[in-house]
Amino acid sequence: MTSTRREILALMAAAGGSLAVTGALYARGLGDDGQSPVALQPAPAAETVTQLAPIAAKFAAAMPIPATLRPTSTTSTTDYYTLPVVPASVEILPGVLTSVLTYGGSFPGPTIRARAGRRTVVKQLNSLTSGTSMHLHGAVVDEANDGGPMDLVQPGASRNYTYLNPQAASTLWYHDHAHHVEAEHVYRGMSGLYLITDDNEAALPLPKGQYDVPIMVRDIGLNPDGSLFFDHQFDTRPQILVNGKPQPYFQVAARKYRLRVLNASNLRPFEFRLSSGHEFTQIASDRGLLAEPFVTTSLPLSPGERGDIIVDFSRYPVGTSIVLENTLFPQDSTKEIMRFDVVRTAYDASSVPARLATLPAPLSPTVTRTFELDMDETTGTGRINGLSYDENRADTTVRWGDTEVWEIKNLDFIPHNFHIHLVDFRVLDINGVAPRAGEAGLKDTVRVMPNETVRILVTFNFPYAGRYYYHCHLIDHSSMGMMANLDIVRS
Ligand SMILES: [Cu+2]
Repeated sequence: MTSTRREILALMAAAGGSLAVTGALYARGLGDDGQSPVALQPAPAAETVTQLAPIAAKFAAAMPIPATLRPTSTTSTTDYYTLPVVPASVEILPGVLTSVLTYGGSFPGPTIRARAGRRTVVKQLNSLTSGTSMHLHGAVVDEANDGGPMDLVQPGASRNYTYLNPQAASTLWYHDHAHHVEAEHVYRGMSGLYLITDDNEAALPLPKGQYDVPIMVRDIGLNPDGSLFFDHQFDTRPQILVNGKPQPYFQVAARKYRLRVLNASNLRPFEFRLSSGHEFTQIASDRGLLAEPFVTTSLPLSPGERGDIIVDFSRYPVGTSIVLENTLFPQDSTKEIMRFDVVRTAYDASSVPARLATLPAPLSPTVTRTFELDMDETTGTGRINGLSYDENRADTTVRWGDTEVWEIKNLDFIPHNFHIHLVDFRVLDINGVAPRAGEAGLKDTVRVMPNETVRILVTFNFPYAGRYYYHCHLIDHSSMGMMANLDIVRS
C-alpha cells in the first residue's frame, strides 16, 4: 500500500467520524427499528459507538445464489411481479438473527430476470413505517417509473413500477432511493439484481445457467447482539458479505464461469483480483457487453458499478482454492472477499468470442459542463458545485438529442463517484488518461477518486425526457445532499 492510499484510508475514516457527530444527519435518519423517521435530535458522540461484533469466520458459509423472482402472471408482452418491501429477520452471522429491511423477505432481494423489449411490471407494497422509492439502477425508463428521490410510496401504500426494457443485455440492480433515508434503507438490505438478456447475448457462447453467477459484494457493520450498526461511516463496516453471507465459499467446477460482480456497498470502493494472480476476462460493464473482451488481472468497482468477468477455473486442479481479493484500501477484514473451491471437473462448451457487441459510435459534443463534488464537513452535507440537493431547484437542463462532455472533479480526499439516471455514457479520460478497456464501454456510474477529474461523453437521446437525477453513488453522500436534478427537455 502506498502512503497515499494510507492517507486516503485515514481520511475516509476521519471524514466519517466527523460526519457522525453532525446532528442534522441523524435528524433525517431512522429510529432504532431502522424504519421510523426520528425527530430532530443530536447524534450520539462518535466515541460511544465503536463496539462492533467480531468478524465472522471466513469461508465458513456457502455462498447463496439469490432466488429468481417468479412472475405472478405473464402475458404475450408482459411479466407481472409482486415485490413487497417488508422487514425480516435473516441469518447473516451464523446462528444469529439480524433485523433487516428487504424486498420480498430475502437479503439481498430476489433477482428479477427480464428480456429486452418485453415489459416488466413490479407491484410494490410498502410495509415499512417510512416512505420508499425503488430505483432500477441502469434502467432506460420513463420519469414516472424511475424511482426518483421524492417520488415516495408511503407506508401502507402500493404502486406498480413498469419497465419496457428498451436496452441491451445488462446487469442492473434495484435499490431504494427515498431521499435522506436511501443510504440507511439500502444499508439495511433494500437491494437486488435485475438482469436483462437479449437476442445478441443469448446467441453468444458465454457460460450460461448455473455457470452464470451473481457476486453481489458489500460491507456491513453489526453490533455484538447481531443488529445492524449504521452511522454513515466507512470504517464501522468491516464485515464483507457476498450475496448476503460473510466471506463465503463457493464450490465450482473446473471450467469457465461468468461472474456478474456488483459493488452493492454504500461507501466502499473495491479492486478485485484473484489470489492466484491469474488473468480473467471482463466481458461487460455497467450497461452491458463490451465491444470486445478485456483480459486483465484487476476489476475496480466503486459502489453501484458492475463488471461481468469470465474466470476459467479449468486451469486449476480439483482441490484447489482461489480467493477473490480486494487490493484497494485492504483492511485486515476486507482483503479477502470470498473463496472459490474447485471440487469437480465438468464439460465446457462455452467460449469468449472476440466480438461481443456493437456499441453506438460516440457523437461530437456541443456542450461542456463541470461538476465539482465535495462534502461540507461543517454542516455534514454533500454538495455538487457547492450546492446540496434541493428538489425545487433546476440544476442542469439539457436538450434532448444533445451530446455533452461532463467534467467531474473530486475536490475531497475521500473517494466519490458519479451516477446519472436514465442515460449511459462513455468515459473519455481520467486526469487526461484514457480509461482501461474495462471502463471504456457503456457506463452509468464512474468512480472519481481523490484528486481525479473524470470526463464523460453523454448523449441525451434515450426515448424519454423529463426530470432525472445525477449524484454520487457512495449513497451516504447522496443521502446527505450530493445529488442534483437533471431536466431533459425536448425543444
Ligand atoms: Cu461521494
